[in-house]
Amino acid sequence: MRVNPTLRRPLALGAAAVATSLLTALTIAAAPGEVAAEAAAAATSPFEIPGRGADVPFVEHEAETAATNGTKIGPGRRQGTLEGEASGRRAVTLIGQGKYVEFTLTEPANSIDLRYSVPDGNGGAGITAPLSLYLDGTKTGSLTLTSKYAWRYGGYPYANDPNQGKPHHLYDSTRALFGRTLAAGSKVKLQVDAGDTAPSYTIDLADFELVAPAATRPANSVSVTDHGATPNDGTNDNAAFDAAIAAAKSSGREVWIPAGRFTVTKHVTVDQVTVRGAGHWHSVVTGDRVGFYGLGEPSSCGQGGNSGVSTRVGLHDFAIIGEVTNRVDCDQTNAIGGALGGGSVISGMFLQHTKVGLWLDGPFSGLTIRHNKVVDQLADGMNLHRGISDVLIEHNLFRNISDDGIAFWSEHQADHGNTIRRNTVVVPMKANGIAIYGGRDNVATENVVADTQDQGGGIHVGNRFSSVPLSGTTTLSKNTGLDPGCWTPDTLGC
Ligand SMILES: [Ca+2]
Ligand SMILES: [Ca+2]
Repeated sequence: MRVNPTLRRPLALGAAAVATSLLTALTIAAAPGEVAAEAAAAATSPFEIPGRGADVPFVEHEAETAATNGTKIGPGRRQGTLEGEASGRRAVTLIGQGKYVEFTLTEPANSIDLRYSVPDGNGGAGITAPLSLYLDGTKTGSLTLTSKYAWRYGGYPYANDPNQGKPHHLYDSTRALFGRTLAAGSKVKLQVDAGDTAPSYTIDLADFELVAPAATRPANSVSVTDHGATPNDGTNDNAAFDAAIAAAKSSGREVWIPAGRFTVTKHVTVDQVTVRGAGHWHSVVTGDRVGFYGLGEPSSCGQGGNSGVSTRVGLHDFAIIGEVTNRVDCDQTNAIGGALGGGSVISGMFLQHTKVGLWLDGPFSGLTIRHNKVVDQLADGMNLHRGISDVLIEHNLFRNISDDGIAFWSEHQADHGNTIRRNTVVVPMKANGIAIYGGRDNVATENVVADTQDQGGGIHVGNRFSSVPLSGTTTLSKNTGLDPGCWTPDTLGC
């Protein structure tokens, strides 16, 4: 659909891209008074729509509404442009020393999560450059910005090669703790100083959060450091994680990841075990090919893999940050994968720079995915792939995803009885905010989808990609779209 380019306009999402002739039944419900409520919400943040979208622990500030002496860009909707790929279709570009964006906090905060773009370089490998950070007028350091994980080129599945043209996925994000708490009314300024060497900086938004201190180690837990893991030193901790999990399982305890950055360069297999961190800002597991997988892990381009279904897995309160810079569909470079059923719970996680945040392969039943922040992925945010049932997905945020935000893909086996409620999907670079491909009796309710880009829309329901045809009742109710649809007639096409 085409929308007025002067405002980010909410729409009650209904039949966008719905293949009604293929449905046995599709329920699209609107609450009384919904139209008036939608009108009142015009041009608001995806996080400020009552009763819709994820409850999040931060306040989001758009750069275009902050104080600045930089250049405001947008609104615009063309994919591959900095304004088109920005939240709210607007951002601020800083070129030259002294240019800044200054945010005024509306709530106390001790952290920033910044969505930005810097130009590509080095033949697609990207550049890295600092940007100075001022807290209440005093320079306290700088954030490190990079284009290593951004800038995709050419057609699907895209490449890291500027020679292919058609650049998109121009943004990335970075986050930092301030080391102290700023009161409401405090100023957080990002400024180009001497030594801040990127040719330009485009600032889209910043999330400001009052992050709780690192949690303390639970009684009756097995720490990865008890088995040789060492934080913050870049040395490999693969064996320590496996040993801690084995020890925890054999003694009926939990695995504990204390605060720090741990290096893992493999898939950690989890089954009948809980792995808990001190909070995703504090406990970070990072490395090339890092992932936490249940049994039933598919092969990676013909190599490896296993069978089975993991049950009673808990993954809580830590970050998984990968090093994926190219999308290879046969490769298992996802943050969380395999088959995780039987009452498993994934909560409080931060997932970044992997191919897919959560790619789960069925058949299995019984999983809760709650209060996770999934950003900067090169394919889907999450995908329930075939034969998966009784999954509750709620209060998750997906941002800067390069394919469907939340997808159910009933390839050859039906996904059924799953619920997507109160989630927020912001700026998926391709495809849909929420997609239900085949299956039966799935529900999407009270979600918010904003600023979709290409080859899709807000919510899609259809029988695509060898899916088991839709049957039963698929319910879409009380969802909100902010600028859903796409508008790229002369770049990649819609
Ligand atoms: Ca913005
Ligand atoms: Ca280490």
